[in-house]
Amino acid sequence: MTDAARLFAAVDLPDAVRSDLAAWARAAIGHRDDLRRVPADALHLTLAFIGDRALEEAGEIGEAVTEAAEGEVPLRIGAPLWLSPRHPHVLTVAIEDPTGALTALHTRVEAALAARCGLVPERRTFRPHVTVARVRRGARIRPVPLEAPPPSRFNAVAVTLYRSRLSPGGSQYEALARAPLARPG
Ligand code: 2AM
Repeated sequence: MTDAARLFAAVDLPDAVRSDLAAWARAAIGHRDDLRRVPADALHLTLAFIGDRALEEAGEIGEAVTEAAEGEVPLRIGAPLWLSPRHPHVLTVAIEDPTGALTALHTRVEAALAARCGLVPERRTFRPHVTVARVRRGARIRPVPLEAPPPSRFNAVAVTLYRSRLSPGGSQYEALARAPLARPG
């Protein structure tokens, strides 16, 4: 049988932004039995969830994802957001796209995946966010309002095709292909 891999494309954030988001989540929700915080090194902004594909397709998918990486993508940290708002399964922080470069990148990634890999684009609107905590299986939590993380502006670092492996302590992500994004000189 062909090996399958659970794949997704994501934007990588600067290390300092990831550690700031992890520190904010630690302060905002602390240690709880019903929520599992995502470690700083696993924080990412999902561009396209691809799902289970034959491992042999990963090379072509990686090319489609990385060929879409182009230009500078300035971003801003936004507000905390429980998703879904009434019955949360994740705590996220919205990412603002002041120039529209992120939305354009998302459109290019979806178009490349459709053209080269036959992937059907998601119909729901792209709402950029970073998931900072996940509700543990079977838990129900009350979506309390949280103070916003400190404002921050930064440039996206890269576009990456990840393989996700489920493990008892949370998903492990392996980068299969990566293309850097331009940064100001
Ligand atoms: P999110 O955490 O940014 O919301 C890897 O699993 C990533 O793909 C996750 O970080 C999640 O995005 C996204 N993802 C997982 N399962 C998904 C699904 N069924 N549909 C859409 N996105 C999914």
